[in-house]
Amino acid sequence: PPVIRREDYLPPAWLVPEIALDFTLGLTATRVVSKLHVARNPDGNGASTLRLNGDQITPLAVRVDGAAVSDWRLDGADLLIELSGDAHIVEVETQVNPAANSQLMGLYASNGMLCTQCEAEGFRRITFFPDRPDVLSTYSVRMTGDKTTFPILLANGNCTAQGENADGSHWAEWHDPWPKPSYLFALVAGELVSNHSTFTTMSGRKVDLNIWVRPGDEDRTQHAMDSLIASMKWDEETFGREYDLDLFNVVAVSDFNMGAMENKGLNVFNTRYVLADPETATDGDFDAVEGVIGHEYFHNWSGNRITCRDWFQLSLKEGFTVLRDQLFSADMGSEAVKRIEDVRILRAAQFPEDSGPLAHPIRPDSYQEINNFYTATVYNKGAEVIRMMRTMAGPEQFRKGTDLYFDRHDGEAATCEDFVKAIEDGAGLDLKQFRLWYSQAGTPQVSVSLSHEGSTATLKLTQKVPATPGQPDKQPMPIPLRVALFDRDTGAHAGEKLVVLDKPSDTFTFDGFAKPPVLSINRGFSAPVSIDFDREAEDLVFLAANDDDPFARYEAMQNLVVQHLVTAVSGGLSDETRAAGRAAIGKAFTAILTDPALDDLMRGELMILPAEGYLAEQMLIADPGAIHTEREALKAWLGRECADDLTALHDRAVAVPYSRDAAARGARKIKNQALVYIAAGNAQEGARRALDQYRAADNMTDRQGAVLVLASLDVPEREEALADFRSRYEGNALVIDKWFSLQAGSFHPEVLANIRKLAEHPDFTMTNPNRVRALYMAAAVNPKAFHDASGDGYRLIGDLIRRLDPINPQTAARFVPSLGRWRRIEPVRAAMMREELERIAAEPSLSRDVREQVSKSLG
Ligand code: DPP
Ligand code: ZN
Repeated sequence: PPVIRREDYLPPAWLVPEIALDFTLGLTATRVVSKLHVARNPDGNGASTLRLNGDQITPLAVRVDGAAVSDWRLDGADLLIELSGDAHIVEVETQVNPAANSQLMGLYASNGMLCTQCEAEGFRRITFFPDRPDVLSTYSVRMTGDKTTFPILLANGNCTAQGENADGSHWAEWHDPWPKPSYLFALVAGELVSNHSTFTTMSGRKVDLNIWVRPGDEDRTQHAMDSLIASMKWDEETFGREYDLDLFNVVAVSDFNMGAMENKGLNVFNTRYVLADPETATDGDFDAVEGVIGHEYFHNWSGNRITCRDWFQLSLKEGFTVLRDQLFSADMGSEAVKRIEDVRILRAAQFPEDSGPLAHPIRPDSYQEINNFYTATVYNKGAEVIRMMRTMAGPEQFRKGTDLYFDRHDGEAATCEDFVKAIEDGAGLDLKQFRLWYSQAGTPQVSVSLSHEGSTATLKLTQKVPATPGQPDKQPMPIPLRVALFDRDTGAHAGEKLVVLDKPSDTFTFDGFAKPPVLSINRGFSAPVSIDFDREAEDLVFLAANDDDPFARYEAMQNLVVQHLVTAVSGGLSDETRAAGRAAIGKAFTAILTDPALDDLMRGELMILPAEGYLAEQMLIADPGAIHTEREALKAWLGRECADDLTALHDRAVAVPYSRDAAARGARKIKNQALVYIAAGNAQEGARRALDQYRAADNMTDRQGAVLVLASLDVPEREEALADFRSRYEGNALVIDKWFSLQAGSFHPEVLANIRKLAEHPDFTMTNPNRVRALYMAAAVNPKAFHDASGDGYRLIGDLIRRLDPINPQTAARFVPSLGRWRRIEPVRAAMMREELERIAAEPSLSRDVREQVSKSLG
């Protein structure tokens, strides 16, 4: 497959200032007449050939300036038309079969309705078009369809006219006044009901808001609506961004590859990020709805008003919009907890990317299939990179930078460089060297040492950016680190400092310490780096109890456990040092369980042990079996050692009635965390409490927390809870997804056999991405299942990829990276992982998506 390179960018030869689309809708046959006003681009190469991209469509008729022409030709999937003048009207007719579109890209049928997904290159599956983000057009859309099948007809912008035909069909015309690239086009037709509300913008314009769902789901839309209104208000207050249409529609669709899509004025969402009520959604689900609603809404400015010049610039809109949604969620809830959660996601999803065969900079240099670059690197590391600019500038100066960016590039298809320049100019930063964060892949490693002499503490920092595929040599990057030095006696520090390490190695001195201070570094996770600092457990216990930066406090607890478990896994613990290590952890853990000054949301966060994947990342070559055993053993030890505090905590939390306020949410969080440890220490007691919690549950957080624990236990209570859970929520797809993933994610001794059985269950289907992820992604990220010593976990995922690829390549490709980690796994398992990749590679017809990921993973 051809490699597309960033450096090869050329402006389009032809522009399309206007497009009119006419759809005659049908589930198995939709006719599309597309009328393009094309104009030669003065900045283009002057070519007389108009190239219109297509993908699995054929031109049924081609007209130029009203006259049928036959001298068009196909080049691969693209349609080429010779044009003599500088401006023409080009009409092309196509027909598609939405019901047969299992890839869920372009126009497809879901649950009897029609919807579209065009990012990144789905529009070319509907009609022929220069399907690239730097071609901006004003869209007029007309659609005609059967009134009973498609009572609601939606597209971007505003509805300008509608009417009925004598034959039982009806039609609607939509117009979007804002020029946009084709990837932001959307159309939805079907039986939908809406939760309607309004929002008055800061300049006093009234906007109609609708959340559209299938009949029966409308009672679960209020949280999404509240989140939308909060997002609109927040973006005005925080970034000065006002909504720019009179209407904002959100539609929930149950078959969807991504989380959601920011189409102009018509966001299309995966149902899981819209529908929520206490009975069926956990507190985490509520947060996810709020975050994704915010994310897609914020794209209206960071993505739609200013879009990307080409797909290499994806982080321009995604990194920035993730940062915006993170700041929004932090303002809506607990800033501290949100920061910890975001770092946990980064470490779980992005660090492995950066250290594996698929490593790429946040602004990639090449790709074969752009769908493979909607990654944690582009999104989450992209957000961290912009967050560093904000940290260095301060929030007020940063805002001046973003104001300048929105002002300078409104209406344009911009680049990451444009963004950096605007922040540089607006915020008054020198970002010359900082631009390396856009071009260099790999997580920088910062080695730390602290010495003390007289009254001076000297901090020595050394950075190393590891080699990544295609980038053997790296240059030092500016790394902003928030630091504080604590006085061991008073437990206080004299103020936080920001140090920027921009050389391979540097020292920083701090005065006024009679005794060696305790260093707190990378506070708030100010830089997306890994810190290498060999330190006494005692200092970590001190910080876990005393650090006033909540992230640093969490980090101290994590490091305490990481140091212990990494040594344990490598066989480096004697009975004596194991006991000492556990004692230190037990002390810190007890302090967390009992500290009256901690709020429960934060307490619950601090109770979470580092994930097995994160522990594996700390080792050059990991033995997943040993990691699992040691981590489980520590959990069980904590469960026994702290049994009294844990049961007291569980009892206290059980007594708190359901509400959505922070205190009650905190109670539910520690309730479920406590249950995990109680069950680890004493399965009988854990099972009894879990079943009680399950039976008494009046909300999904409690119910899921109980099933989560029971699903891993080999006890009779497990069957009761799982059977009840299934029958209670029969027909509720999102909750049945949970039923699958709770089992597939469990540490039950028979987990792999259970997964194989679930794959045969009548409720399982390969055509719904949520269901596929519920079963198989849960398995792929479950170390006990995936890394089973037999290799059956690898086989399970390899088989899935081969079976799913012909149905939905985009989703199939998402499973490849788990196998692609083989180089960092002990040799016996590594060989079996590689073998699975080779079996996939041997398939005669693989999608470009899977082919790219597999060949890079083997390469
Ligand atoms: N729908 C995806 C997102 O919002 C891609 N734009 O991130
Ligand atoms: Zn996005």
